Amino acid sequence: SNPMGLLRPQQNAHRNLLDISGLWDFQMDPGEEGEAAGWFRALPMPRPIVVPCSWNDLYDDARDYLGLAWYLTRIWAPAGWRAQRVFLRIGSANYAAKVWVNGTVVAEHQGGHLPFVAEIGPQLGWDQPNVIAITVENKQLLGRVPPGPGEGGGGVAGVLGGYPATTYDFFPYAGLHRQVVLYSVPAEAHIDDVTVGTTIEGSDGVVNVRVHASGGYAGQGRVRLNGAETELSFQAGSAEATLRVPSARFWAPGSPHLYPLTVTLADGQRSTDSYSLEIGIRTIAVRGSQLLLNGQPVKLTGFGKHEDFPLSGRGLNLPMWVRDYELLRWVGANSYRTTHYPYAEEAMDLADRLGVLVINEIPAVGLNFEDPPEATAQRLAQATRQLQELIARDKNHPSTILWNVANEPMGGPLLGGGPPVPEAAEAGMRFFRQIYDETRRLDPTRPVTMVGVQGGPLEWHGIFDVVCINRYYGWYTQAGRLDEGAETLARELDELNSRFGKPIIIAEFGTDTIPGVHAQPAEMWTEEYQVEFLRRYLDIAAQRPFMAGMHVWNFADFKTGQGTSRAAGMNFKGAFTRDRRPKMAAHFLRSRWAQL
Ligand code: GCB
Repeated sequence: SNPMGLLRPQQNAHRNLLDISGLWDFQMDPGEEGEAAGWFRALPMPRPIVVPCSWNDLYDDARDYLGLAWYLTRIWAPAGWRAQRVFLRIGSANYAAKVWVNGTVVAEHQGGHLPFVAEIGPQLGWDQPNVIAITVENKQLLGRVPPGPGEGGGGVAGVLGGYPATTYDFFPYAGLHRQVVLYSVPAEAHIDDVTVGTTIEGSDGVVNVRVHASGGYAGQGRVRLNGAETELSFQAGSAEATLRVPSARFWAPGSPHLYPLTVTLADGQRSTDSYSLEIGIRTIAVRGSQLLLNGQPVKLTGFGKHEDFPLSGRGLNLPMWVRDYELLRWVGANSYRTTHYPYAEEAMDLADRLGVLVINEIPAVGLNFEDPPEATAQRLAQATRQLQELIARDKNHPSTILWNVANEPMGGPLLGGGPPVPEAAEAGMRFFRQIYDETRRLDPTRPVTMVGVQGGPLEWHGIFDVVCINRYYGWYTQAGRLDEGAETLARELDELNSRFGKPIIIAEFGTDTIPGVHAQPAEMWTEEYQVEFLRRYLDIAAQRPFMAGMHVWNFADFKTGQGTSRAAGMNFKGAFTRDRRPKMAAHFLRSRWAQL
């Protein structure tokens, strides 16, 4: 079952959906006086704001503001929904949110990038406008995921000297980043979760469907898939069926076939609820050092990305997404990683539809196991919730082939500036064993990985199914010495292969590159240097059959905090500029990938 009610809302004959995004009222509340003053009824000095959008690029005084802010709108509940159960769903509030409906608190939630839901029928008025108020703050606190830098800085912020201070290398955009919707479901039993698992038997697809319905539903239902139909008999809210698709078209990049699947609750001839989704029939597995899609070895080509664009910040930007998928196709990428947090649900739909493989990551970036044990305990609880929410949200997407539970956790000095600290390495082992087991419990069908930092404790990789590493030999170390960097990389890959015998993915490698800056011979920050760096890494991987993927850092330039190593508040490691123009590197990657 899906206790968080995260089944994506949809409109059909039994259910309703109303997007209440758009222009809302906004007010920052640095003194945190609004709640006592009743701002959940009306804001004293409102300015317009866009939902979904980050607030940071819209107002000068909001640029670096990460404190408490209020969002407020007034809506009419559609009269036709009166007999149904009504919910409010917030797609992403970055980071902590509290929600009022007509003055009553209906939800609180921690963590951005993932949806949360509150049932609001009892608070709604049907003969008057309803006031929806949401507070959001993005304080960088030690116990959060991602963690804040805590006292005296630390983490990446300390190294980069970034402002606003973060433990990670991207701008801490804040606000309501995805749509806010109202939806309704039948007052009698409704479908509250569907879990689809697919296997392949010869040329047939075998589709297992588990359904959960509310209120301990004990009636009948059915599943329809590809013209075939099977009965469902519910007991205590649960039912399960297995369907066979003869001579199925399996989902893969290049042939991303989707089959429509509909689950219905039925009381005799009368259907009382239904829910539809598009499924892909495919398998994903690890065998030795190979990643197998539908039983065939697959090698990932692509990038780490960001949800990042001028003005909209981290807010849902559908034109950006459609353009990015077009550029992924153009450059010959078959995959990307959702660095460093879950991406929009529409982005996952597009990956299914366009045949793009996704490494799907929770927002666990900047974990440092030298931090106090209380902080680690809080982060474990929060990361576990984020995993539960992410898997509940994305488990039915064929495009998600790998769960990633952390990016560059630290257990000592960065970039091999010294050996790992044994106590920190052990704390990390305990943390990741629990996280790994929880991930496998929630979803036994997908492999799990952790993305390791250069110089970090290698034993952590032993826990996971796939070894993912970020490496910057020839940039952060061996600066200006591409050949030396390449030698170190080749040696380390061979060591990792003999130690683990698992698939290895370089999940990040890249160099900051100012577009239009050139040098012969290649020099750091130039377009030539980026190409020569990428060429060496790709060549080394091509010579090693155990390499399962290469993800360039980054798809596009992106906004960071301000600091001495981030010119103009940007990370310039994109193959494309922030406005999606190709650098030389994009053309180079296309020459290597597009004909594969
Ligand atoms: C990393 C991080 C990524 C940074 C990148 C860089 O290892 O995972 O978030 O942006 O390095 O450019 O330094």
